[in-house]
Amino acid sequence: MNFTKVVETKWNKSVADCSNEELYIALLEMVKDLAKEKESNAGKKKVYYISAEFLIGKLLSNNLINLGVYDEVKGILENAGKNLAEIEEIEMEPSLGNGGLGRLAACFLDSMATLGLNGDGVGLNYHFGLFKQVFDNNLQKETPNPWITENSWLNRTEVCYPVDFGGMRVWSRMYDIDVCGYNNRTTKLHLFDIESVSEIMVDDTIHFDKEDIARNLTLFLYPDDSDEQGRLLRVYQQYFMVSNAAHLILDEAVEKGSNLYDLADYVAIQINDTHPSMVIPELIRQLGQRGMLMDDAIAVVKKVCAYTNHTILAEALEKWPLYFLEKAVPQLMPIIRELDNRVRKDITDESTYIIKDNLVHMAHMDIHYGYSVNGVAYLHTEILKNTELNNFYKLYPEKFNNKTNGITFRRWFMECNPELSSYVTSLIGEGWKKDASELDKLSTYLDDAEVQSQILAIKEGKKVDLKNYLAATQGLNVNPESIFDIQVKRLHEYKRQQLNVLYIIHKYMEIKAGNKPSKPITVFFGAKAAPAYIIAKDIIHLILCLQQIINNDPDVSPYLNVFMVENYNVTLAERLIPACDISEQISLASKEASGTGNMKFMLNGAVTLGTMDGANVEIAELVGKDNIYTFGEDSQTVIDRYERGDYCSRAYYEADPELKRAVDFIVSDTVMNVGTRENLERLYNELLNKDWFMTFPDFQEYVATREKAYADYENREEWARKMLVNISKAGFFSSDRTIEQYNADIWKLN
Ligand code: 26V
Repeated sequence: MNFTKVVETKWNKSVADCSNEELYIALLEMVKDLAKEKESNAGKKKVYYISAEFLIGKLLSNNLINLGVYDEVKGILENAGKNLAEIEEIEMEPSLGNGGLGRLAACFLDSMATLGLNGDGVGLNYHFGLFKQVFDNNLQKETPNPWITENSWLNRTEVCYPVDFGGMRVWSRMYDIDVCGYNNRTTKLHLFDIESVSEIMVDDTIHFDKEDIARNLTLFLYPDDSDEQGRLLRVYQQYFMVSNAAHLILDEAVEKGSNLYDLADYVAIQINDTHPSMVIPELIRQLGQRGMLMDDAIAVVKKVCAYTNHTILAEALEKWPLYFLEKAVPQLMPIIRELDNRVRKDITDESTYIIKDNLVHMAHMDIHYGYSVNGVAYLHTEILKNTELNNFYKLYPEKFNNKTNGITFRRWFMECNPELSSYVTSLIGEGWKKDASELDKLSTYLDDAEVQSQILAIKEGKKVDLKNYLAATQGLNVNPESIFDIQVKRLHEYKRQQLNVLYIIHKYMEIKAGNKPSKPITVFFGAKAAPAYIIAKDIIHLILCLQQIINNDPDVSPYLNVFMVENYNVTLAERLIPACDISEQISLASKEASGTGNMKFMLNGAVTLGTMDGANVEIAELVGKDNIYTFGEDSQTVIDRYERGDYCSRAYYEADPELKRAVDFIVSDTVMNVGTRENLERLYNELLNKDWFMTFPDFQEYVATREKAYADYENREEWARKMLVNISKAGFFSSDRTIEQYNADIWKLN
């Protein structure tokens, strides 16, 4: 397809005469047509990856790359005096996920398409993605984040199903997004919507009438669940998602010749965390409607459903009150009770029952009635087996398996860092694009002075790019000559942005006292806090206050700067990650299931500063101790400490004057002058009296390790070597590898 011709046919003028908007629309239409021409992955058996989130990010560049026309299109635009990067700005980012879980689902679709696996995604067509974050008076405010414009990636289909709720029926419609594999075929992301959805319910806030289900069902990703109506709406959303999925799955299987008793020959369903867990009783219900007996339907479902666990945080393991389900989905209740009764009949361990204390434990249903349970990194799976889900592991050891997460190198290397990825290609050839383990060939260049200096020069260039981007889009003034130390991820206490903050305060005070670092440091944060998560928002408030204080202090700002970028999303991640020197992965050991940002940073030549948690453990193993900075108590120490329940943060505070000085600063006049007393005092008290995620015991080692990293940074050759080791060992974290393992061990397609 010839882009110049496409433009001329569409707009009746040359590329040079078109506006960026016109070029964007022409590109979108061309890419959609190109994707339609590609062969779709096929086969007798198909995996349905059901997920409440698909954080796909912008698709234009990604699709141009995967379709193999990126360079050609970029060249045509450049010749006409146009800039692809500017055209990309027109695309609205579909922020259809909160963080790692949703981004993982998007990377998996890319890998399934690329590997030619017959797998589709199934989710919801939220009209507004995760809220748009704005800072106002050093506080986070949330505003709606629309992404569906007249010209979008969605293709309307004729697939519609009735979905019944207690006392109400809605009609669905399926929209598809073509997912382009790299130089290969396509697969589909099916997003279900309600026909009766009403965007006019949304004003310029994220508040809306949560009870008008027939109009609001697909309006927002995860409506605020701080109140009961919000939580109930989530149940409606989840059932709507899985009821449509079950219809689609059964229709497609029957179409291919399944008699439904042999469904497992045609279908595997991956349940992405517990949000789609109701697919189990819903499939049983629909199989019943199609004439199958309960015993047979249960047997079929047990061979079809597989569950992925993404967190051990108790508050994130969904348990729905019985009366919620009775109200929203009464037709499922007899089935869920039957599933629970069968467990009660066979199993004595009450802790594994599905219904307890009038709550339905979704993960328990998945584990009893699925054939596979997987964690998302080695350590995480070990903790599931030995601690969190040990009672289940004892019942079904054969169901448990690990699938260490991965990332797609198309988006997180080729697209976001063409400079580095094409330089790597010039050294070791193209093979890594299809077999990421070939990155290991870089090992021969670790001590090559020319390669080292090129790698450093590319990093400098990406830092300048980021500086320019943040100046243009957020009005920030970044020093590209400084060390870029970056922590970007959802704001959560277990991820411990507050520990990073304590270091910053400590460093600020050291600089004030005359201990200046030899190389300036810029610390970047990017994070959204759940709208109802008070302490997380207090941490954002403190970071923004520190940004104001430090960046405006002439004694300190030449040496230390702090920037919290506004509205961190996939698009910003693509700018920040390639520019990073030090990747902060400092969760409390045992709490971060895997992390995937850690992998993206490593691939782009950042060195990790982290705890032995999640996939950091595997990164450390791969790169060796000289090429990562680890610190902090290990997961077993932490688990034991929780078990004993004897952690007392105040004791650490009293015993460590430097820690005390940093914590006290939170409520000092300096901060109070730019901040809000209520937020700052609440955070101070939380740390001093609770510190549930144990930042204080790790503080001194964190400070020392971070100082060591900054000191090592001075030796540029040694640092370049560390960068090269990290890039060369990142191949393991390709989502192609992860997906091949899911297929080999769980889905068994082909
Ligand atoms: C959910 C919730 C919901 C309610 C309150 C607090 C809370 C805290 C955490 C979560 C996490 C939900 C699951 C999730 O996103 N897990 C992430 O999955 C990634 C992909 O496997 C993994 O890399 C991250 O470590 C893990 O946190």
